[in-house]
Amino acid sequence: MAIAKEKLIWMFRTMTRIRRFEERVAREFADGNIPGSVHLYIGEEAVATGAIAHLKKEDYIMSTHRGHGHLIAKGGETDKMMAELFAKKTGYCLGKGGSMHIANLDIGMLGAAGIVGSGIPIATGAGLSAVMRGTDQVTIAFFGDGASNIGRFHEGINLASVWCLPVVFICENNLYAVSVPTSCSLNIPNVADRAVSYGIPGVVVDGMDVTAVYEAAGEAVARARNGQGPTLIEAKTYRFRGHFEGDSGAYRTKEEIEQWMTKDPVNLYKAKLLEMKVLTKKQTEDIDKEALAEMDSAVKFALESPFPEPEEALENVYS
Ligand SMILES: Cc1ncc(C[n+]2csc(CCOP(=O)(O)OP(=O)(O)O)c2C)c(N)n1
Ligand SMILES: [Mg+2]
Repeated sequence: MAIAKEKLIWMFRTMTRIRRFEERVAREFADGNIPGSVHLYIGEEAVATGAIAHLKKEDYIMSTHRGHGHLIAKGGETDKMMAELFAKKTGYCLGKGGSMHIANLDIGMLGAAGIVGSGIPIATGAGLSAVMRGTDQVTIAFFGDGASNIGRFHEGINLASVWCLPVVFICENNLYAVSVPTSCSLNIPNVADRAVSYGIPGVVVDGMDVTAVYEAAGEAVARARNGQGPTLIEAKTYRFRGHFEGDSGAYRTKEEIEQWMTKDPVNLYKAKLLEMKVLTKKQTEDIDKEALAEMDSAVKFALESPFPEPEEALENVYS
C-alpha cells in the first residue's frame, strides 16, 4: 500500500508528540504535579498512530488506562490533556477525570477506562449506534493482552460479529498485564487466534512498525466501513516504562527491556523516513523541537490554570 507523503509525516509527528508528551508526564509526575497514577504509552506509539491514521474526526475510539497516545492521535489537544492530568479546571473533563478518564465526544474520544476490558462492549455499542443512525462511522477499541482474558472481550466481540458492526478491535499485546507475563495468562501463541471463534479475521502485526500497523488497520477499517463487520488485530508491542510510574519492574529483566528498546518505534520510523528521503535529518529535528516546545506550553497552561472550586464537585457528574 503506497502511503501519501503527508500521512507519512503526520505519523512521524504524531509518534514524536506522543513520546514527548509521555516523557514530560513522567517528569511532572515525579515532581508531584500530577495526582493519582499514570500509565505511560512509551514504546507503543506506533499502534495508536498507525491505526488512528485511518479515522475521520467523526469516527470513534475507545481507550484504556494507558490512553494518552490514543487521544493525541485522535486529535486531542495536549494543553487540555496536561491540565486534566494536573486536575485543573481547564482540563478536558474539568479536572475531575484525570489520566485514566479523559473523554471528548467532539473528536470521537468515547473515553479512557480504568476498569480493564470495560471499553470493549462500549465500542460494540458505538458500532451499533452508527448502524442504527445510518452513518459510516467506524469505532476502534484499544485494549491490552490482559483485557483479552476478561469476559467482556468475548461478549463485546461476539456481539459485534453477530450483528456485523463497524468496529475494529485492537489488542495491544505488550506481553504483560501489570507483572503477569502472557506466558502465564494465555495458552495460545496469539490473541488474534481467538478471532476464528467469532468468525472474523484475526491479524497479527508488528506493533513496533507504524507502517505495518497502518496497513493492517487500513484493511480492517475499510471492512468495517463497507459493512463487512469487525476485525481483531493483535499488535505485538512493549512498554518501555513500568506498568505505572513508580513500578519497581522486578518482574522483567534489564536485558529484555534493552532488547525491545532496539526496536524503538519512533527511532525505527525516523530511520525509515530518512532512508526513503521523505524527511531530512533537519526536518525530523525540527518536528522534535516543536513537540518539545508544545509540551512546555502545555505544562505552563496546566500550571497556570486554577483547580475546580470545592462547590463545583457535583457539577457535570451523573450516574
Ligand atoms: C477489571 C479489572 N481488573 C483488574 C484491574 C487492575 N489492573 C489495572 S491495569 C491491569 C493490567 C492490564 O493489562 P493489559 O490489559 O495487558 O494492559 P497494559 O497495562 O499492559 O497496557 C490490571 C490487572 C482493573 N483495573 N480492572
Ligand atoms: Mg499488557
